[in-house]
Amino acid sequence: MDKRNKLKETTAIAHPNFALVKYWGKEDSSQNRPAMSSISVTVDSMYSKTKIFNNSQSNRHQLFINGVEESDLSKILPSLEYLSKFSKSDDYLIIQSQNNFPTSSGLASSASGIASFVTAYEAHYGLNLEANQKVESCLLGSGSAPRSLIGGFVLMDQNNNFRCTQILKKPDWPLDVLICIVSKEQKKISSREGMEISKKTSPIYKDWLDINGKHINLALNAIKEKDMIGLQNVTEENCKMMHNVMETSVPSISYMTDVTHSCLLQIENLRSSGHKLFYTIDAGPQVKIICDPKSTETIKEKIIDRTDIIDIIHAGLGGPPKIIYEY
Ligand code: 2P0
Repeated sequence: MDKRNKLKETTAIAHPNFALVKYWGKEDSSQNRPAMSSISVTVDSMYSKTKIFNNSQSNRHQLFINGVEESDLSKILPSLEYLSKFSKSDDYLIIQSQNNFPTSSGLASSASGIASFVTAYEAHYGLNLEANQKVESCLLGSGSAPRSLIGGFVLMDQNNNFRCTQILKKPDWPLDVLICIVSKEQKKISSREGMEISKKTSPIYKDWLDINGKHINLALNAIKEKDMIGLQNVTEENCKMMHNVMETSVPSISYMTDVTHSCLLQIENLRSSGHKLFYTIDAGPQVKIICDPKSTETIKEKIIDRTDIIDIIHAGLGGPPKIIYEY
């Protein structure tokens, strides 16, 4: 590429996404391809901010997450190598990524981290990537990252080369997302390791693959019809089944704690009092509540008051990644 067009440094932000119909298991580990479709919501108030610039000090790529240098570049390098085919660049880069939320604790930091990196790289080298090329570069870094390229409710379709499409945008159905922080500790088993264990050992892994199409259709219809109860039923059933797959793996994988379960009890109580809310839980103990904004304050008060959670992050549905200019 013409180096004169290259920017000195480029910064992008991308938001995490939480899956309502989840991905747990890969059809191909070498290419990091999920074994199923998924549906997610992208959230607004959480983000990863990633800056890239030339490494003039060293002949290697360096990655810093929240100011600390990472020795493991295995997630970012496949994306970087794929992207460098388009930029034709052999630059060594410094990649500085910051999250405004706890990292590697089930809050989708790798999705927003990789999506912000891909967005920054594309702009840095003035590439004009096709949507499927952006999906591919994200996928190589994190199986959930392509969903963070799009705002609102997002489908990532395994039957269509993991194409990501928006089902509804925020103004269409402006729900709130409340993220109950149960623990800020990093998880002991990464999603990547956990998925491989489950694929090899869980006796219900095949049932989990088989149910995916049904759950995708139920969730798609519920979202299009803005059917809160329909979306609650499929989201919670899908979440319970994923955690069952984890727990029936050998060794058994469990990300939930007693505090996670105490949140679920309060969610039941709030529902019995007429509030509209449902939950999902990923590869970590945190509980994500999707709710009618009319109930947000009551839910926050009750959960903070009656459980031992550390904090609640209040979010709405978020938008796609963007380039930011810092002075
Ligand atoms: C999801 N998770 O659909 C599921 C639900 C966690 C539980 O996608 O191995 O960090 O890099 O593709 O993307 C987390 O997995 O894993 C994830 P890799 P990633 O959101």
